[in-house]
Amino acid sequence: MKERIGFVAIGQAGGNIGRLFEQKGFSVLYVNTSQEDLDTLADVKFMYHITGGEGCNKDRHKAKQLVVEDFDNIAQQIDLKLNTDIVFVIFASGGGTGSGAGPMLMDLLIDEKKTVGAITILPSRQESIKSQINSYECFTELIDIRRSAAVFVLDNDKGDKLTLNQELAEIFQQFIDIPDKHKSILGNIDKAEMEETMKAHGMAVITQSKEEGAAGLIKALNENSFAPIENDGIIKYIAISSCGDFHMTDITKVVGIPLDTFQTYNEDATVCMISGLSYPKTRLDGIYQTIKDSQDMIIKNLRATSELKLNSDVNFLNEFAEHGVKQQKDEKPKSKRDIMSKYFKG
Ligand SMILES: Nc1nc2c(ncn2[C@@H]2O[C@H](COP(=O)(O)OP(=O)(O)OP(=O)(O)O)[C@@H](O)[C@H]2O)c(=O)[nH]1
Ligand SMILES: [Mg+2]
Repeated sequence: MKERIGFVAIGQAGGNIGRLFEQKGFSVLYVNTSQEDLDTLADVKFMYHITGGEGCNKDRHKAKQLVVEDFDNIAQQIDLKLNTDIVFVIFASGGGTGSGAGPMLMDLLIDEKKTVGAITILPSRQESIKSQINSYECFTELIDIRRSAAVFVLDNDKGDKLTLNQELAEIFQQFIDIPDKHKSILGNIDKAEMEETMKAHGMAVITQSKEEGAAGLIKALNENSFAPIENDGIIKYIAISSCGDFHMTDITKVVGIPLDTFQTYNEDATVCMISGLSYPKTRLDGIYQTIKDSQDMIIKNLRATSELKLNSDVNFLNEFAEHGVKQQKDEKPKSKRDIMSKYFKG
């Protein structure tokens, strides 16, 4: 299954997560506008520096411009390095490079007949307004991509960034291993079914529960690293390897009725992917509100820093000459000629 999935990791966060997938044996191409950021990725296999890029310092527009100018080369690198059925583009929505380049790159690749999903990240509520604005803009573009495959949305509000990265890579790996590791006479999930689940348009989550039955899984659906699921019953697939006594209806009662379900069984833990979910509107509405709440204050501050005229007399030392001699107000500055002529008087 692993050989069917490739990752394009963009920007700093993309790189951090991409590295974990590469360590697990997946093919990953690292793309950045900053050569310095790429240099921090020691011993990775494939990386590409976007031509002309010097980092985007949270400027999404800059990232988009660079991708437009260099798209042919980026696409060529993806073809050369990732010959996979599905490509997941990994990027944070709150920065510049990944946030600007991510959705646009997905759209351009889908246009070239590729199956493209995403792993993206929401900034925590503690982060700057600039990050919130970038994230909201990024999601506006992402939601508009009608033919994208599954989009996983990590939520930095759910904990420490690096822990969230680890949890994601771990759970993803567990899910991908299902066809090879979980085989049961009661039923199997094959690779085609895995792909169908991952190709579904919309948000997706993967969760795990060690508790038997549906109750543990339902709890895990609410307490994981991903953005909260909308409570609207919109859902397309459930692929699940269940442990212990488990009834699909217990879960569909909570998440909604999917188009299709795929199920197998194992002895260790229940692992479940749900796809074709709606995007996390409630969480995004929260980001919008945060931006609106601080908009007036920020505009006022930006205006103030350009309009304010400071009193220029604060530094009383200015009126002293260079060597501490008080300069008389009416004293005219002396030219060199004046000074020299003084020595030739009389
Ligand atoms: N979960 C997670 N979030 C991260 C990580 N690194 C950065 N972030 C978040 O990502 C956002 C910043 O995005 P970056 O990936 O650093 O930015 P970039 O794409 O490199 O863009 P520029 O540096 O602005 O050009 C912020 O919301 C951070 O909290 C990470 O490893 N994991
Ligand atoms: Mg960066």
